[in-house]
Amino acid sequence: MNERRKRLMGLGPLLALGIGLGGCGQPPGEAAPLGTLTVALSNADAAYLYEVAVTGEDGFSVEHDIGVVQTGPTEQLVAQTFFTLAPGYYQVRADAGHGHGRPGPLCGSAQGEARVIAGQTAILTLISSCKSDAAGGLDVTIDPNGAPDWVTVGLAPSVLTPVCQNVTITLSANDPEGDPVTYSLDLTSSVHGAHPALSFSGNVGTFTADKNGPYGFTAQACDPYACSPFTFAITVTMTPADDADDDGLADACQPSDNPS
Ligand SMILES: [Ca+2]
Ligand SMILES: [Ca+2]
Repeated sequence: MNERRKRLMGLGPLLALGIGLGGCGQPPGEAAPLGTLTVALSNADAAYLYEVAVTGEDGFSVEHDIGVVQTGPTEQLVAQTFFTLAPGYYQVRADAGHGHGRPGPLCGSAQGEARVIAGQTAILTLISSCKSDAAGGLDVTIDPNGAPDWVTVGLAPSVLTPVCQNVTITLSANDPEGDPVTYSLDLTSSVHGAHPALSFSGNVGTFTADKNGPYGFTAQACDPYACSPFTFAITVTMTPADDADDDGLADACQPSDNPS
C-alpha cells in the first residue's frame, strides 16, 4: 500500500463525518492541492450498506462503506460519502451489501466517472437500481362445495329377499350446486361360503346371492369434488326347499350345487 493510500484511508473516520457537508475535508499540511469528491447514491435501499470504491487512473483506490440515512421523518433517503483526492479522473463504483454477511442484494451496482479538480468539490450521483421487493398479490377465493345429498336408495322388491332372486338397487342423490353426480356401489361384507353377484351401471345395481344372511353395501354419490357415502344391508333368506341337499347353498342359482 502506498503512502498516499495509507494517509487517505486514515482520514476515513474523519471524512465520514463530512457526509453532506461538501468540501470541508481539506487535510492540513498537504503539499499538493487536493480536491474533494462527494458521491451520492440515488434510489439506494436502506436495507443495505454500500461499498463505494474510487479508483484513480494510476490504480490508486480507496473505499468507504456508507449506509442510507433519512434526513427527516418526511424527507427522502440519502446515502452519500465524501473523498479527498488528488486531482484527476476517477472511476467510482458502489455495490450494495458486499462484505457484510448480508443476504444477496436486490440492488445492482452503480458506476460512474468523476473528475476531481484541486480546491474544488466534484459531486457524482450514482443511481442504485433496486428491484421491487413489494409483496405480490394472492387472491384466494373459497368456493364452498356441498357434496351430494342422498334422496333414495331403492331396493326392489325388498330389503329382505329370498336366495337366487335379483334385488334391484337404485341410487338417487341431488347436488346442492347442481353439480353432475356419479355413483358407485360396492359389496363390503358377505356371508362366508356364499357366491354373491353384483353388477352396477349408472345408478342401478343388481344383486343376488346363494346363501342366507346379511350382505353389506356402501354406495357413493359424488360430485366432482366430494362424495357422500350411504351404507345399507340386504338380508337374504333361504328355506329348506331352496337347499335340497342341505349344503347351505341354494340349489337354484348354483348349477354345480344341484342335488343329484
Ligand atoms: Ca356439489
Ligand atoms: Ca344346496
